[in-house]
Amino acid sequence: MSHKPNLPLTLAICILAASCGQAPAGKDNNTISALKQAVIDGKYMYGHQDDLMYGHYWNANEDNDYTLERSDVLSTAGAYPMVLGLDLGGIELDEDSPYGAGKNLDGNKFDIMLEAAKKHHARGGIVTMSWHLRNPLTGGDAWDVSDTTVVKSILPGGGRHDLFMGWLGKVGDYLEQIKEIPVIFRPWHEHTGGWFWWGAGLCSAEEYNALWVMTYDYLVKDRGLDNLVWAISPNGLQKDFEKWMERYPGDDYVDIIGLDQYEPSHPGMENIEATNAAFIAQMRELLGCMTEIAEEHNKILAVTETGFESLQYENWWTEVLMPALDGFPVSYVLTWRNTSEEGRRDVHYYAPFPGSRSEADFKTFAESEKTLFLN
Ligand code: BMA
Repeated sequence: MSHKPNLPLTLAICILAASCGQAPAGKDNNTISALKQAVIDGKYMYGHQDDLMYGHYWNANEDNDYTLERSDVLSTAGAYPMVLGLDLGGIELDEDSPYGAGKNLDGNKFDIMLEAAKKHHARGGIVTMSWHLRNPLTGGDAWDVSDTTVVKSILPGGGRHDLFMGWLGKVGDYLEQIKEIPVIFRPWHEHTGGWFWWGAGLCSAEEYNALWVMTYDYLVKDRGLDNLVWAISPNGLQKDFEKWMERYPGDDYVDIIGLDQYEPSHPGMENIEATNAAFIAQMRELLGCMTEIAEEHNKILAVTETGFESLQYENWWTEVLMPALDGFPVSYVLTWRNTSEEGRRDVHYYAPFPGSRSEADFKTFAESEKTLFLN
């Protein structure tokens, strides 16, 4: 791990931002500059989903005296992740939420999440938020793909438009409470897959783009949330990039082009080298294409979600993730969450915790001059 990037604007970074000519979709230049600076320095930031909220052995949501000082990453790497991922899924439903009033889909209390975001920012870190929202037409969850008219129904003129604008209003109310903190907002993610109701095959490209622009216009123009940095994150299974770019709202609405791509779970240790090699090759192919797109559109590149569930391979960090990213202008890489849920926590984790298999290798990764953690 090396020292944290200088978040306040410096003259050098100003010049850099100006010379790159990127008009930010949001107005927050500090985060954009810090991400660009990481790339210029040949480094990438490390991020972890829900890092301050819970870990393998603990859960701040269940503590009366939570401190927001615990972190599986801190207790294994010796430093916090530079990027903290949080999710807004459930904010749209208030007390009717099937997740419990005031809680998101993974059991996080929304008020603690706000505190976590503030604390992480005060420490010098960067916050990103995704939104696994419910299905406004069927009443199901984000993964309910039983109806192909959901996006259409929430666009202007659609039967669920007013309902959805109310949902977006709740996101606006929530984000307004941390208006002073830059947030990388990452809505409508993995839209080139077919598992979320806003995915490919579930809406047309025009509908997807209209949905993005409507979201942006409401939060930025109507609500004045200029603290948002806008990240789009396709999943990479579909390598037809020309087709992928049809589902892109336009350069005025995007700051970061991200990739969500995981190493598939492996049934055992047999042939794990082949699985690793296939993942490295796939990432390098996708990042190669995405580097060209990011350069052409003058956007920042990131790996907005990745990981290997259960970290089955001991040296995954230095032998798989680092070679997968090596040489590409990736500004940050975020691995998914370490659930504390009984019965699931021994499987569903993407960062090490004390006593877990890849701990030593993670420390080497964190100490590499290529990675940025938060000291
Ligand atoms: C998935 C899993 C789910 C979780 C969802 C949103 O990948 O981790 O358990 O609800 O992300 O965080």
